[in-house]
Amino acid sequence: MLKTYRYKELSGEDLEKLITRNTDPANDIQETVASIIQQVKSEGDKALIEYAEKFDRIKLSKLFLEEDEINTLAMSIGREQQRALEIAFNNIHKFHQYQLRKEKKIDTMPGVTCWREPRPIERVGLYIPGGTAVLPSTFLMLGIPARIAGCKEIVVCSPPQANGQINGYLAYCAYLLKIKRIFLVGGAQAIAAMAYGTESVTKVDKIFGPGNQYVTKAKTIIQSTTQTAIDMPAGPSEVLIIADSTSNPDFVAADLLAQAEHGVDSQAILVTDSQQLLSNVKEALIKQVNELPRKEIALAAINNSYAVLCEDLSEAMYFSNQYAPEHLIISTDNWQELTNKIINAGSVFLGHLTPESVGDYASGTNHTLPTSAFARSYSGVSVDSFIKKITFQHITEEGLQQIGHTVETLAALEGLQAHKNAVTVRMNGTKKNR
Ligand code: HSO
Ligand code: ZN
Repeated sequence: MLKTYRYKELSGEDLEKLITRNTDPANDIQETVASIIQQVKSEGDKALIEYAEKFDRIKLSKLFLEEDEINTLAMSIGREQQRALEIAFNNIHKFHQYQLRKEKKIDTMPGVTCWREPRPIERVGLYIPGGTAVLPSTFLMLGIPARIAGCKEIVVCSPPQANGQINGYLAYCAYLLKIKRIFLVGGAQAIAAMAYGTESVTKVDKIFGPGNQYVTKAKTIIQSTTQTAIDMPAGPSEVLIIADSTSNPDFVAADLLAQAEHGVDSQAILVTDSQQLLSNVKEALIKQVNELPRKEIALAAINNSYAVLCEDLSEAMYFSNQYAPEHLIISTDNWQELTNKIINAGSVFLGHLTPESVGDYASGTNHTLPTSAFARSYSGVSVDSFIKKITFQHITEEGLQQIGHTVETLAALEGLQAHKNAVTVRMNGTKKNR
């Protein structure tokens, strides 16, 4: 249970191995996915209907659910569940709304004004996984920033259930998000449909959302073969917990297991300077895992995970920065001292009473985060992910006098006479043209 390494005994190579995640485990499915994409590209809706029959075992008479069907499903869920989704919706909305801030216009020189304005990505596609792992929370995490950004069209694809419907909780999210149509399309075919467009699915500019290895593969393929962008490279979910003698082993074990139950390939890493805490966590893990309905999955993930024993917490923080976890939990009394040492992490959970689960569902932060060490260079999904920022500038007569000669000089030194002229003709131009 939870292999343990001593940080000071690790060679550079050991360390490298420990922090390396397999970023492309699905190379063997490349051909299958490529052929699905090709099929959807050439056959459109017909291919989607055929794949639904083949993969989802359902003969669809219509590729999408409409508003009244969505609303009927939405109203079938319990009142308590509706309330919980509404509270999550409101908190996520509150937190994300603040991300849409106006930037100041800057005069870089008198009369030379530069600024940026956001514009929504016009058409976005959200992939919401279905099947056994239905995650309504993911629908909110993608739909809310898309709405706040003001995207004109939000295409939603989710695989159909055996009855040709979608899960009622997803329907309730659609109702809250005012999404009026959900395509009953899953897997790589959904990604292809949104990247190329079909008779009924609009081609989108950017695709968001997690999925199985087929979905992930399809996203990486379309990213390099079409002009449709993707949110971020996806890998198995992960948490790294920094804990010490002040930590509660039951809380730490619970957090490790919350991560582990996501999938057998999930990573749940414990980094601590306390041998005592480590053995208490192992004990707690054994107790808690047996109570879990997803025990097999959680156990397999824990067996693929590990603990690192450090000399002190700054060494623990150093390891964490190397690992660049999707989620970082600092479950210690002195978390405040550690936060400014964080360099790489997707989302951070501070103190003893802040489980990742709260951020996964309802505190307000986004749970679509960079995995597989991409936290070194990527941010999680936010309103920014759904907008472009366009730069603007305006130059007055005074501005032209201020900056003109500099540009003429720079254009000349690059040997670009036409560039220089574009300034010169204006500096010599008549008043009416100014
Ligand atoms: N921990 C997952 C998100 C999630 N957890 C959804 C539960 N539902 C990736 O951040
Ligand atoms: Zn989770």
